[in-house]
Amino acid sequence: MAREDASTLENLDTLRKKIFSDLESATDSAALESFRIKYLGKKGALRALLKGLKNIPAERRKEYGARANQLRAETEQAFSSRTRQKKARGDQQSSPFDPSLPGYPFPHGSIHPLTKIRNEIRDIFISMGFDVAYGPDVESDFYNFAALNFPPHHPARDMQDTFLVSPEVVLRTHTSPVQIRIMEEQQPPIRCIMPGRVYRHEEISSRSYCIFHQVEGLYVDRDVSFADLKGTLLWFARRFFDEKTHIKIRPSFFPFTEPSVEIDIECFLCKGAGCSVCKQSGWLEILGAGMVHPNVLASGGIDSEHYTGFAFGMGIERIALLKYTIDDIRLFFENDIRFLRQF
Ligand code: 2NL
Repeated sequence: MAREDASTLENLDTLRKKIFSDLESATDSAALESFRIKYLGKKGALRALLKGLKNIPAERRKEYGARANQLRAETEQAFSSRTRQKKARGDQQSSPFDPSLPGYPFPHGSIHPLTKIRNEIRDIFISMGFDVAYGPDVESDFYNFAALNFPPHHPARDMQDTFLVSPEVVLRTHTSPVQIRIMEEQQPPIRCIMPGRVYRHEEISSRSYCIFHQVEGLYVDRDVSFADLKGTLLWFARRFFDEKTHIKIRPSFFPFTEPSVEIDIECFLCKGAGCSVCKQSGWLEILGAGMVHPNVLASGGIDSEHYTGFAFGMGIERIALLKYTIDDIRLFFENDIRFLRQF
């Protein structure tokens, strides 16, 4: 008998612990209502406890009954204070998840400014029917120089300081080698642009870096003329910069084109009036171009008796510096997040 009494009192302690832990985890009104039904309702655990009193041996009934009543009173009190507390805070705040709060911001990447400019240039030429081609960064002397009409000891080779991998192998100094490869593989009509990274062993400064990026283009077919060059590049300049842009074409020299030209656009900052970006000239140089030299067509296996072509090349950094009025080319290669975030 004594053993049974002890265990019944122990049961009362276990029940008390369960009651308070259940109440602690009841955070919304639905949970509080289940709690009320489970413990304080007509068929609840505490009512059942008192109904069971008659089964307790008479000598223990008084103590047990007093303890059970006390537990019920405590539970009722704790329950009503918990209910008041919940009402004061409102359902939403007592829930651990509030769907109305704004989310936490998280850092995300952005497109590199050079990639953006390259994509814009590429898409304009694609819209004019040009394909896009890529080639290796490491080239033979043949593709980088000889095929492009640079004679073996011609001073033109000194114009560009070259990174040598071995006496006959170089890091390409322009993307023109890709154009030779295209001409070897394909017969005209050829309409293609070649974006890519190029390398020159130059003194590093705010204006030049040992790595930069080019987009070159090539159009070879019957009767391609200088007028086609002019029309294509004017259209490009107007799409890329401003639909009213004027261009100026100046004579120049490249070994791989004859005649060769450089193309300027009217400065889009001062509209030609003269400012610090255009060095008071009102014009900005954006690209070089020319009619493909017959020797270069021949290197690519194209008969210059039947076909002519024009080609052009532009530096992506140069155009990005102008477009975003950035004053130091090295910023493009440092990957400083404070710079990159601005694009
Ligand atoms: C510049 C000038 C130019 C070309 C690149 C080219 C390629 C072949 C044949 C003929 Cl395969 N020409 N490319 C032509 C004229 C100018 O680039 O200042 N680039 C940054």
